[in-house]
Amino acid sequence: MKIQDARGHLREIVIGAGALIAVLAVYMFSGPTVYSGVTEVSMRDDGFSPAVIHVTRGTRVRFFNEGSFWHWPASDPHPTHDRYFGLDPLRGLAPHEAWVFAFDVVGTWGMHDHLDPSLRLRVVVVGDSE
Ligand SMILES: [Cu+2]
Repeated sequence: MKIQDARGHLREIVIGAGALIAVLAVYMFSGPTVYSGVTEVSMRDDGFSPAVIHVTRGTRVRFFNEGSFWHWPASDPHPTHDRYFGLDPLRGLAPHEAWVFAFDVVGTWGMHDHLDPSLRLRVVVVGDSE
């Protein structure tokens, strides 16, 4: 192999590595998708989808029971549901039933399925300017 060829390969490798690092940096530093207005969380028999959601203050989240069992979205802690007052439909939702809640308080809110508290959701509410 000539020295000229070796330099050419080295240059390609350096450019390739640089491109890879740039793509990773964009991926790592781009924040999560933040929803506004109305958005939906599915309640499935194996858990919430998505399991973490970011919304702006005032966003209405529609909890839709997509499963074949009843589900009950509620604020932590179980069973009192009083960390975020009102974040509780006060009853389970039948399959295909929905319940809408407007998140007006900035913060990170843990939620669970009251009928199966191992199923968890985290709602991150950010201010309008964030
Ligand atoms: Cu509960």
